[in-house]
Amino acid sequence: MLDFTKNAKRVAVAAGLSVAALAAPAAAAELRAWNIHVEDYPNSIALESFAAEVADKTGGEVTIKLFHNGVLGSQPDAIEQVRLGALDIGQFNLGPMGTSIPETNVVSLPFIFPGIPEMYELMDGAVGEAISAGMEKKGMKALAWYDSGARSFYNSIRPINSPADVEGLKLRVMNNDLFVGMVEALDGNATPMAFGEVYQSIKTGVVDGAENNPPSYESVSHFEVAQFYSLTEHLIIPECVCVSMKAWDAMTPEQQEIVATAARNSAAQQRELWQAREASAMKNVEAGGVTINKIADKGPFQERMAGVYDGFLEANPELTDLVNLIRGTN
Ligand code: GTR
Repeated sequence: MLDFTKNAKRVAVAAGLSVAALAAPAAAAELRAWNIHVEDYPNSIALESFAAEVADKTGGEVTIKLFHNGVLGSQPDAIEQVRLGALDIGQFNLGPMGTSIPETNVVSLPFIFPGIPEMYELMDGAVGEAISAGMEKKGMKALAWYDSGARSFYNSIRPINSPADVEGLKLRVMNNDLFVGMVEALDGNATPMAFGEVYQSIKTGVVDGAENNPPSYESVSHFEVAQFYSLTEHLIIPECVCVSMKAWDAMTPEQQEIVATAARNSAAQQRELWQAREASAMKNVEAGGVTINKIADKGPFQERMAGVYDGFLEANPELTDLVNLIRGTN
């Protein structure tokens, strides 16, 4: 599928041809990119800029074809596709990656980041590097980190103010046992499910609600069917622009540099757009009839998570340092 100079050279050498015979310019390569979001979402707009910069700076040698709205499949499936090189790029949340890339799980631990500024700092530094190294062992690489704010619970039954309010609620979670454990620690019933199925499932009462950041709660209309939004802010999970190692290794160093720089530039844009979209999403859902409540004391929610942490560290002792690095206890 990919036809970059480097690959062509390998093939030529293997076939006994001289590399000099390959003086012709590299054939244009089109990378296919998976995105779950609607076209006007901050991430989608930033991905468009990413694609435009790559096409421009490589003089059309590398182009990126974006597939928005999750049309290429569910996120867990797309993650596997990028790992295997069947898809080239994915704009992924790290939440559903934990099943195949253990290092990504550290950011799926509830309440692990004290706030968004700390998340940025750690992801742009040692924590981001450690996570990307874990990804590389499993077939993909993070080029840049996007913001995904903080996720909070919403449901159609009642506002949540304390863990007792979660008891018995059927809540959709992303595909990862950590999130099942998180909801069960609050005595709720967790249902892992693909993002695209959540609206209908809430509407028909298969689940009572879910959890997400304000832009996603708004963009796919979950707020219309689950009108209590309780700002538990229990998960701050960053997202990546990830490229399959197969596509990455097929690029020349110059192309790699252009692609990596363009991804980082798009992240700067995404983070700015994100702030504005969070604010407008909150206004829009409120205007759409949603009852929003802040949590006066998050302490009781955090205390319930002790078992989630214990279980995780027991199963993944090699990730203890990384967890402590984020919590500032190293
Ligand atoms: C969104 C995230 C998506 C997806 C979705 C979900 O906030 O940006 O990648 O993970 O949540 O809940 O599945």
